[in-house]
Order: sequence, then structure tokens, then C-alpha cells
Amino acid sequence: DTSIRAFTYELLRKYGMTTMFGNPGSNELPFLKNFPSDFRYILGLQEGVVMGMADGYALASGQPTLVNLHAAAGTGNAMGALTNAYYSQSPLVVTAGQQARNLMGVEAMLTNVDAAQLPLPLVKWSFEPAEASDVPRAMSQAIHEATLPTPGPTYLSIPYSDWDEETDANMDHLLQRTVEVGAGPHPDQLKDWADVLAQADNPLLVLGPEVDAQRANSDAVELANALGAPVWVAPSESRCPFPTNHPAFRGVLPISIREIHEHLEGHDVILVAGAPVFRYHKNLPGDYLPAGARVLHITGDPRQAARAPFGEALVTSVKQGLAGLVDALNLSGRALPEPVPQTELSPDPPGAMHPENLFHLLNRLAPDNVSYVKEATATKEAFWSQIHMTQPNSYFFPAAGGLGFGLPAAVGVQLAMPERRVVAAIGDGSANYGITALWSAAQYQVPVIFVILKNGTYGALRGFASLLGAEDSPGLDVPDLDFCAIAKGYGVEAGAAHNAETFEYLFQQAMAQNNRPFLIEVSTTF
Ligand code: TPP
Repeated sequence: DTSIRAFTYELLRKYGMTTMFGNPGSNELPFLKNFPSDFRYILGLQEGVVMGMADGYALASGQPTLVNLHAAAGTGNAMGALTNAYYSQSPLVVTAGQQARNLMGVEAMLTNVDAAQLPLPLVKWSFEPAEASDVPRAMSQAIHEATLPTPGPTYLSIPYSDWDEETDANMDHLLQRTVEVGAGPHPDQLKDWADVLAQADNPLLVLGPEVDAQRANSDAVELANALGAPVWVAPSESRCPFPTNHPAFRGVLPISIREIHEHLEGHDVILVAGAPVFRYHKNLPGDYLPAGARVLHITGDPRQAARAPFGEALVTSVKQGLAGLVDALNLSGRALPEPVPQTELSPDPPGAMHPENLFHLLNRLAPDNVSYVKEATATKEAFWSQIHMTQPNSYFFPAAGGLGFGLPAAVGVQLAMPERRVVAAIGDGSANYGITALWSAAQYQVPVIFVILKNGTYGALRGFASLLGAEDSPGLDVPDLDFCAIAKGYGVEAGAAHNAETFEYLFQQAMAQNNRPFLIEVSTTF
């Protein structure tokens, strides 16, 4: 087979991209025909779910991941999910089928007009090849653009008439290409910072998602140990960059300028690694920093460095930056701060669990190497105060706060890490944005344990409503949802828990299934 299609599959093989996520239409069928048997196609029933599953897969595997969408309508459905993928620096290669070239001009049905414009500004690179012979090179570029620093989604619109065209000899070079990234920071660049940190009276580390993405968690531990410094997770956390049972671990920084300032008080040198300074959310103005505090900022993302309103930035690989600082520091290790005391738990009322108690129990029941996907927005503190996470890839939360990530991403994470069990802790509001992922979990035998926290309300919005003086807003409650019935409709076994005993029983039942998902609807307090 000397078609562009066969060549493109060969190229995808070269990059290990043999699992793809999609939802097809007529424009995409010519790409999917003769689908090779060593490839796996994961069907999502709606494109937001397709993108969410692919995002989870790409984040957990760290590998470029192919998404195949249906023209403009499919792309549009996926764009909410693309906000998360863009901010989580997820290496997604998003393709969309285009009408046949000869029908694009007359705007036949399913023509994706100005296709390359459509997903902007939520992709790093967007392109429609000018002729069929450029499709393989464009695919190669899309893969490299997605994975090179700073990683992120790319978009390729491909007219379906291109797939049956013939390859030529020049394309073979693509199969031989390599693209590598040069060495990390020069030791001289780190020496000054190492001295500043070593001489600091009260240094502080703030770590972000790039640390986890680059598996630099243990480098961060070494740095914290050497400095004896407390460690916070950077605000609007989307991953867990540091073991939460380490004595230096403090928790997640709050999301406003004023509150972050308060948390930084007393620290003279603050090293922020792998996160923007800072990703705020709530609008409580104030001074960014305590007087005299110095912020050293390591990020792999030049735009984060450029955008920051304060700090001294070094744009480099976060892993190499942290490891280089450990080497340059040459400290034998200082006393670590006292661990944060455990929060007191209070008894559950009849018929529902406090989120803290639920997470406490979950932490006891789940295997040590469990990976959590979380999308229950009002329970952030409850979760981080109770759950222990010690390995990379243990936590994923929508990086742009776009709901509809959690349920599908859990399926993708579980597909990427079959050796670890994924628990998805999802709010009863959030679950509906990506609910059809239950079907994919059942069909592809993906054993995610979905825990739906049913509090009957958009809890996080209630908090914002009081902050913004909008308590009387309509549309803040979600009563009368039966997730067990919904789950059964999509082919997923389910049970409802109103107390700890039933939850424990159901969780053990779920853990006993190795190739089937399970959903637990648990009534929670708000
Ligand atoms: N639509 C999308 C796509 N994303 C959003 N973030 C919102 C709407 C606004 N939003 C933020 S939090 C939230 C909503 C609707 C409530 C989520 O409720 P739930 O999942 O039940 O979690 P809880 O806050 O109750 O813990």
C-alpha cells in the first residue's frame, strides 16, 4: 500500500501513537478505512469526551496522542476540553477531517471553513496542508510541535480526498528524522541561585505541574531536604508535584493575590518551579509579595516567564533546573519543618458523609499507587488534607477549570497506566459534562472507580456567589440526579452509599473488578 494513509500510519507507529481517540463522520472514514490491526481506536460518544480521554492519556503517558475529530462541528464540541489541554501542556495531535478538496470552495456540507483558524488560540500550531503530498510532513510537524517545549495541543485539518493519494520517495526521510532538545541550564546560571537559597533565612519552595509532568518529584524532595524548606503546591493545581506525606509538605496555596501574600509572609527567598507566578483565580487584590521577598522562578515555558508580574525567571527544563540546584547547593541537609497537624474529623450526619470523612476513608481503602482524577470543585481542601500521594502521576485536575475533564480523563489515565488503579472523584455537577465517558469505560473494559460526590449543588459556585454578593443567582442547584441509573444505562455497574460502611463495601466490590468500571454515588454534605 503506497497511499498517504498507509504512510501516515507508519509515521504514527514510529512515534508510538498507536492508541487514538475519536468520533468519526464521513470526512474521517477515508482515514479510518483499512484500520491497521496494531492500532487501537477508542470511540468517545461526544467530542468533549474524546478530547478529555485523550488528554488524560497524553498527560499520564507523556506521549504524543492522536485525536480524530469530525470537521468543524466535532472540533467545536471539543473546544471546551481544549482549554484544559492547552493549560496542562498536553501533547495532543488533534486532527479533523476536511471535505474533499474539490468541494471545499463551494462550501459543500462538512467543509471546515478557515479550518486552521477554528481552534485558535487554544493550540500551539494549527495547519491545513496546501496539497496532499504535504500531509505526512505536516503530521510529522504536528507531532514535534506538540511534544517540543513547551508541549501542547496542535491541530491539523486534512481533506479526506488526500488519503488515497500516492506517496513519493521524499517522504521516506520523515521516518528517519530525530528531533532532540539540547542540554539544560549551564551550572554557572544555577550557582548564584544556589548561593541565594543556601544563604536564605527562611526559604520556601512552590511547585507546579511541570514538576510532575517531568517526573522531577524526587528532585524536588532532595531540594526540600537540603534546604529544610517548607513546600507548597502552586495555586490552581492540576497535578501533584510533591509527596503529600513528606513533613515539609504544607498543602496547596490559595488562589488570590492577598491570600498568597499572607502565605508567603516571613519567607525571604521563594523558589517557584514548574508553575506560573501565580495562576490566580479569586479576585482579592493586594501586594503580590511580602516586602523584600525575592522570587526565583524556574519554568520551561517562556510565555509564563514573560507574563509574570514579578520575579527573576530562568527558562529551562524544570527537572534539570531542580537537579542542578541540588548539585550546586552542596548542603548536607537542614532540619525539616514540623509536619502540618492532621485536621480533626467530625462525625457524619445521618444519610450523608462529610467530604473529609469520605476522602479519609478513600485514602485508607485505595491502593498505595492509586492515581486520582479529581473534579469536585468545592472539596479541594478536604481532599488535600486527607489524601496521601507519593508517586508521580497521582493527581489530575482540569488545568483550565473547564468541567467535563474528570470523567473522560480518568478513562484515558487508566488506559495509559493499566498497572495502577484510577479513582475518579467527581462532583454531581461536573459529572454531567463528560458523562458519556462511562460508555467508553464499559466498552473498552477500563476499570476506573468513579466516585460521584452527590451534594445536590454547584458547591464551588455557592462560595463564589457569597464572595460576589450574588447569592440569589438562579441555576446553582442540581437536584434529582440518579447516577446509578445513568451508569447502568451506559453499561457500568453502580451502587449508592449514604454512609461509610456502605461506601467501604462498594469500594471493595469495585476493587475486585479488574476489567470493569464501577460507579459509587455517595451522598455528601455541603
Ligand atoms: N462550565 C464549565 C465547562 N466549566 C466550569 N468551570 C463551569 C461551568 C463553572 N463551574 C465551576 S465549579 C462548578 C461550575 C458549574 C460547580 C461544579 O459542581 P460539582 O461538580 O457538583 O462540585 P462541587 O463544587 O459541588 O464540589
